[in-house]
Amino acid sequence: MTVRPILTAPDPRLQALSMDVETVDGDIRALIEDMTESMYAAEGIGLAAIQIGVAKRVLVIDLDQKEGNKNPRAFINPKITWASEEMAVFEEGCLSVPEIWDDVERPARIKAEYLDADGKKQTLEADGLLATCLQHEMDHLNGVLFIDHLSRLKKNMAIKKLTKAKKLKESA
Ligand code: K1U
Ligand code: ZN
Repeated sequence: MTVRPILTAPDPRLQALSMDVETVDGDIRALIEDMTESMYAAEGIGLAAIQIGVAKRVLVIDLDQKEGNKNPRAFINPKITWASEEMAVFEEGCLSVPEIWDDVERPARIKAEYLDADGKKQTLEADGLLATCLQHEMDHLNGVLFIDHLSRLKKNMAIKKLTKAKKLKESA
């Protein structure tokens, strides 16, 4: 298992459209292990493969790790099959958008289908933080960041801040 560096915005690779996984094999399971370790190392609750530079439709989530328990879940080729009309607002953050948090409105409840790490088809009904986190991670698979949901002004301010932070880091 390897902790891999997480790409940060503005990086064009984060805008890539990730591709469906054809076969859930040992390579995909190794990718899931690396993603899980990378998520834990960065103290996140989710991670999409593109955040470590791999344009495959794979994401991992563990909402429990903040409580010190580990309950990682992998989602391969996830699809939202139903979304509630009711919306919910959560303050979101992103390991690829460091130090920026803001409210994002998304459907409050969703139904999704996906393949697990054994390649078995699974369905899931989610609300609360799990629904938010799944939608946030699925956005990554389509090259969308949570700041893309903010007003143009807020998004531009965020990109300016991220660009400045990156330049400072590079010159240090
Ligand atoms: O980079 C990511 O995609 C992971 C991201 C997931 C997420 C957080 C909050 C709302 C939606 C999606 C994070 O893990 S941000 C960092 C974090 O540590 C955290 C966020 C919420 C609660 C607890 C921790
Ligand atoms: Zn994110």
